[in-house]
Amino acid sequence: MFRKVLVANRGEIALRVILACKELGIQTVAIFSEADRHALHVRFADEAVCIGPARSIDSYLNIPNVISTAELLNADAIHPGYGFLSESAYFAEVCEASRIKFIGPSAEAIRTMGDKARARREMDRLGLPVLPGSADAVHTEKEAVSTAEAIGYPVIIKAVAGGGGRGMRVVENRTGLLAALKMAQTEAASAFGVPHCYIEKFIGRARHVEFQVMADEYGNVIQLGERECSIQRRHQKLIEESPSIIMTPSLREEIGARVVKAVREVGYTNVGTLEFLVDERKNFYFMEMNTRVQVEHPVTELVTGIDIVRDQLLIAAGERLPHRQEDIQFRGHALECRINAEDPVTHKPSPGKITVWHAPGGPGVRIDTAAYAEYVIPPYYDSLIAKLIVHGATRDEAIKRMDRALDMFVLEGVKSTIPLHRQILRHPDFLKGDIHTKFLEHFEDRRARAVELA
Ligand code: MV4
Repeated sequence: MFRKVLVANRGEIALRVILACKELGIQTVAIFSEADRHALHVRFADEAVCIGPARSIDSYLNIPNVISTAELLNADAIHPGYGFLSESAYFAEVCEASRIKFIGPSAEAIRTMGDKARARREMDRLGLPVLPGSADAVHTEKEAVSTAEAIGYPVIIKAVAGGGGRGMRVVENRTGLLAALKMAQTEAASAFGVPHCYIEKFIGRARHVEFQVMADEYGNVIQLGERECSIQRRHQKLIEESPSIIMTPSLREEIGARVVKAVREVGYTNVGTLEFLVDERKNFYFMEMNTRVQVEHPVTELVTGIDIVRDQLLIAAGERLPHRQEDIQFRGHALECRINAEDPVTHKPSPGKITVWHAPGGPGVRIDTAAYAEYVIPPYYDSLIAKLIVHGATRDEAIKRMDRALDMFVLEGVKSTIPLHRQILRHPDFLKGDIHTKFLEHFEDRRARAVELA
């Protein structure tokens, strides 16, 4: 096992990694920016080093500073968390070259999955269903038109280097195709440095369901079931749950088995998530693979009883998978609400000082956070203040538990998404489980009209 791990992140995920290390008896090194001197990951790590100014490009994303800190303090591994350097194949390569274990998949696996057109091709070849689309990036108008006519409108244009929904364009007919392709390419070039885009059949009223996988370095792969993440706003997830209301044990086994086979055949290691789009007839289509631990991993931890971050450390240290597929049981229902420091109506970030803080507790309630009373949320990073995660025997019980926990969450000084969560949890369609990726858009449109009428 590792002796010392450098945690290359901040906020709740840095704390989550530190506590997993503490339980395994591993020493930790925190890195922090000048804006994070008073952050909890700095306090709870065994050692902490300031690696640069507030802007993440100068600190959390500064590869030479991160690597030299690890070398100076003799860390034998780096946990990247999510965001920042977690999906940089180049960073994983620099770690390898510096003989520091990157806690995640190989640089090669990150690179393959980072090319969304290539990931789609690979998964198609390995037997996962994908939507009809272009085999690779489309470059000319002629190519775009012939692809779109072959698959039929509407189509969606996506960046090869994208992911998470940025730089996508839906096209209804041939008239708008060329302009949309050009715009998508320009956006992709400025956002990701690579203009290439591919085309896929567009599915209107879809769900976003993702499978969690775990793989050791000896070819053992398991799946930990699915998470339903359809409640999103501008591609930021707000509420996640497991299981998905559309799932049945046999469908989970069927898709899970195909996922496990594909992941084994690409030689993937550590933990990962395969995102699927699910249409109204419950057809699953592979969209992309995330090669990191995800924000919403706790809902899977609560229904399976598995500590995903601990297992990431074990796998990276060369241990065998500590679970067999046949021992994995899915118990009850888990929900996660992301509490962001933002205006619940305008969604503008609301950084500043938390003046009053009380986090709820009680049976079946978990909070992953790095916030505390009098903590000042800096304006430089994402606006996640806390993840409120609950577990119940049934979906109804989990929803009631979440509602009372939100009710008992006292957070003053900054605006938050708590009121928005309470409204969503009471919505009849949410209660029925009738959710899709347009849910929040429709919900906010209705609210805007209600305000106009009032
Ligand atoms: C799609 C789609 C419909 N059809 N692809 C958004 C996130 C990125 N991973 C892919 N996304 C979508 N891809 C096809 N072929 C609709 C979306 C989408 C979406 C997906 C999941 C959750 C919320 C969403 C909101 C808008 C669009």
